[in-house]
Amino acid sequence: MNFPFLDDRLLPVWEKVRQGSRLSQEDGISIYNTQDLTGLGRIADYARKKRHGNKAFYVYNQHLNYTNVCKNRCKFCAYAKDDGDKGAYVWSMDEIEKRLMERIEEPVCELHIVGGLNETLTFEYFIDLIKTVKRVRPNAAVKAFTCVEIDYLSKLSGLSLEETVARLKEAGLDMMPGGGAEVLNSRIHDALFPKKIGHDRWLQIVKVVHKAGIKTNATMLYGHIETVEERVNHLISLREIQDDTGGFSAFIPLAFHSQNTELDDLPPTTAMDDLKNVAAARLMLDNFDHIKAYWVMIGESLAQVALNFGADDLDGTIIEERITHTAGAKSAKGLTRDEMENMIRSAGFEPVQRDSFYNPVAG
Ligand code: V47
Ligand code: SF4
Repeated sequence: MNFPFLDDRLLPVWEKVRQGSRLSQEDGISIYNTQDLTGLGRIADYARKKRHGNKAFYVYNQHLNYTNVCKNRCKFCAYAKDDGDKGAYVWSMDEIEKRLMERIEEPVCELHIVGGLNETLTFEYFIDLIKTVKRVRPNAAVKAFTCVEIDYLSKLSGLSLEETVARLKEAGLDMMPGGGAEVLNSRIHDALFPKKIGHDRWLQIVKVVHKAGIKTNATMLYGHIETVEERVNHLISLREIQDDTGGFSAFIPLAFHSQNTELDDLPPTTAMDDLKNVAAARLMLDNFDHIKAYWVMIGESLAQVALNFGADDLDGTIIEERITHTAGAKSAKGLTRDEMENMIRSAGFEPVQRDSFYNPVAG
């Protein structure tokens, strides 16, 4: 198969992808700089179809954000509040149970649980949180906490990272979501999220977690002050860890939403850039099985198009998304299973309802 490209820079990318060889930093930069979006889409679709054919995955999941009080106050975050602010909250175990019970008739098989770094909570709160979820929903996977929270929990508990992860696993932690790395780069860290753990600590923690047998996802927050080189280097850092641990399950590019943040003068990401980020992920992360198009952030329609640009997964039903909606997302806060399946079918793909580990689940 040979494609005509409008941009010669895509030729070496295509040759390498066809031969199954690894793309370089320069190739990654060409991917982001090309104007030949359809040519790029065809290359990414080739790589996607080679792994997954016409299948597109989704999960019946529910998000739980146990607190919005956070001491980090990252400049890109609209969600965090200080303790005592109007709208600041922390959920008790009763409230968590109530939210789970509201959906107990639905076949939720994954609970995605993250929150702010709230100094009023103890380590026991987190153990109770996992145990409560497991008691109410024994058959669902607990996908909880980012590396940022793991660092915080290790400090709260006074335990080593290894022991902290072991205790959480013992309580029922099944896997971890991918947030918190933002862009693995010290310039961006110092400018946008100086109080949050940096590059080295994130990499250290993710390796400990993978070594403990817990799979995690990985993300990249794009569309703020990062350069193309910084994006490509972020992807290469993740690819190197994956070579080492094999512990990443999916990668999710996260489109920055600026409303109600300190960066509210920044424009929304463009469809062109959203699709390039999906394609770049599929092509640079040759050792990741799954690339998600997160419909909450790029919208339902563009997520359908993204299935043709390298994505094989649309995340899930979610039920009630808070983090991006406080920053101005216009997408739905949750979708039904029928809506997920229609989105996939009408884009020309075969929907596969999955569990957290990509095993098919009978509808
Ligand atoms: O860590 C914060 C990002 C992340 C904004 O692993 C923002 O399956 C856009 O990680 N605009 C949380 N993004 C979301 C996340 C995630 C989502 C879906 C699936 C998975 C998974 C993980 O959202 C944060 C941060 O990187 N974020 N503020 C904002 N204003
Ligand atoms: Fe806190 Fe996470 Fe928001 Fe940063 S992005 S302020 S760590 S809740």
